[in-house]
Amino acid sequence: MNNTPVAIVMGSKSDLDIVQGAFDILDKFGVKFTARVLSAHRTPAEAAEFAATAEEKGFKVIICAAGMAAHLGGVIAAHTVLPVVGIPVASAPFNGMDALFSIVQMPPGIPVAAVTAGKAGGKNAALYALSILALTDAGIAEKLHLFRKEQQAQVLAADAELQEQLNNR
Ligand code: RP5
Repeated sequence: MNNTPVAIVMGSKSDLDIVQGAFDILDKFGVKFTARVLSAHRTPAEAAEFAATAEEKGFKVIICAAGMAAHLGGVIAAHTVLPVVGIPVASAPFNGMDALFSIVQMPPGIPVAAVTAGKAGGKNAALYALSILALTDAGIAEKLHLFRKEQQAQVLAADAELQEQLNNR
């Protein structure tokens, strides 16, 4: 057992740019995470072993980022009953459509949740994971409410600034 509730797995180090958004949000919320580079196709045994032992290690949710034929979330979900959140990473030649279709075409019985494709996916995957953890952690729930308030204030401040610019034309 450990006190690290979130595990992040990416199919390649090249996915790190997207995954960084998840790191940033989890750090902001003070929630511990581990991150691994494991590929459904290139390291299938290691990916399966990681998923199969994730529950007993105390992880509560697993985020998977992968591009191209993005089977990582599906393979991880096949080996655990923990909630799995998939981030479709855009890569050539189909600009993420291939990854999106791979993640949202899971067969019945093995669910993988799909979040926003591309850059915002890392951030939203972490926020989704936090929403799951918040069901049993009042501290995280409180921080999520605060986060939404801060976000609202930022948008309204941007709106006020725009209105001022337009009024001063
Ligand atoms: C996927 O193939 C990875 O998740 C990555 O998005 C994509 C390309 O991998 P690399 O060629 O950058 O290793 O498995």
